[in-house]
Amino acid sequence: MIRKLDVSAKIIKDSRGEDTIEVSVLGYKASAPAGKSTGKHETPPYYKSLQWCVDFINMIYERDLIRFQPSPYREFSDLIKIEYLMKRPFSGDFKPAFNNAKQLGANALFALESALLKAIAGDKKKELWQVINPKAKKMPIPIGNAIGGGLHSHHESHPTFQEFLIIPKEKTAKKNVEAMKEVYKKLGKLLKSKSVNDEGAWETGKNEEEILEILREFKEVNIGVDVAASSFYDKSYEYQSKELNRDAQIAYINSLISEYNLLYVEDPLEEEDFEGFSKIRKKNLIVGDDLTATQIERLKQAIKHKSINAMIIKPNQNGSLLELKEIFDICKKNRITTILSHRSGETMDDALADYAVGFGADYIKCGIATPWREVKLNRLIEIERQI
Ligand code: 2PG
Ligand code: MG
Repeated sequence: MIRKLDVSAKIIKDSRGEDTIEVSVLGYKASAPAGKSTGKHETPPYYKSLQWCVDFINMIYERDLIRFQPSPYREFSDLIKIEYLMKRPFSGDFKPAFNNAKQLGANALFALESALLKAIAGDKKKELWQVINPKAKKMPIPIGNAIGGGLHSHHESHPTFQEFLIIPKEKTAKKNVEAMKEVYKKLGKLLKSKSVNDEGAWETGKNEEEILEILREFKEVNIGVDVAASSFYDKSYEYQSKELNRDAQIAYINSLISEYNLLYVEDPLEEEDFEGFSKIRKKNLIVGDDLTATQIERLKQAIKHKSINAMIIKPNQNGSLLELKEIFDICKKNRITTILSHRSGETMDDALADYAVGFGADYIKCGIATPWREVKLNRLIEIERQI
């Protein structure tokens, strides 16, 4: 049982070499990633600034929260106490209190709550996933970004779609990860690619169809794409080599789904077009990311418009792990497939795998190669052994 919180925060570097937050609770550390193709409706990462949030967490916990310390922290639902404390008036320069804990910023709140859950797990000698759901059994299927384009590219010439994803078909997490890595390796050779992008995906100058033609030969995996359409939308969809209006974009995506039997299509249209999403063929998974931005209200709108049948859930697009749980519950009730996802700028924190298992996600999207992605896949395999 945790009675006295020992909390501190500091700035660390993410996989892009950019600053992010790390919070430590009783020595248990958690950090937050950062996106590049960020949705307009994401919770802002930090109230005022990263440094402000670091100072806030370091100062407030010393002066105020310990003074306000309510009952002890024992389980997942005790996160409500942290969120409640955030709404109390603080001392010193940190006035006024927040109306809602998310006002602290998604990255700061997520890292704080995640570190607290790790401390609870440590205190109970349990695994992090067990603190969320001790009875969890289902292993999520990994989805890996094998070839990259869009905003994550470092090169001038690249596909307009942001991600070309491979989805293995094996029966265990371990075999799924092996299958993904195998295909990823072969693709690198085939493409003669010399570099990887922000997420460790191969870079290439080929266009959408050329890449899909190559991928369709790999029968051992299913194929998906993250179009990330908002990132190239400005009244029309501006591809490297063509421009499409809304209707033409819908027709183009539907034709790709049929031609290449795409299992998974993320953000095929820009992030405000709930209605347009409903016109995309739903034979397979039509996934909201920027559209839903891990916000309950956006998810409800998407359900009302029948926009999606699958949703990307990114802890740091929201900030509150209590809301994240609510989102999983709403998805389950409405038969929306859930995909817990990393960000393009990642840290070495492997908790994403625990959250995927604990919350019962259907899929986990966390890349294939480079250390920041591999730690999450390794953790997934470790959890599979524990279950
Ligand atoms: C996405 C993500 C992660 P970012 O669009 O799905 O792959 O990108 O983190 O840059 O938003
Ligand atoms: Mg996306």
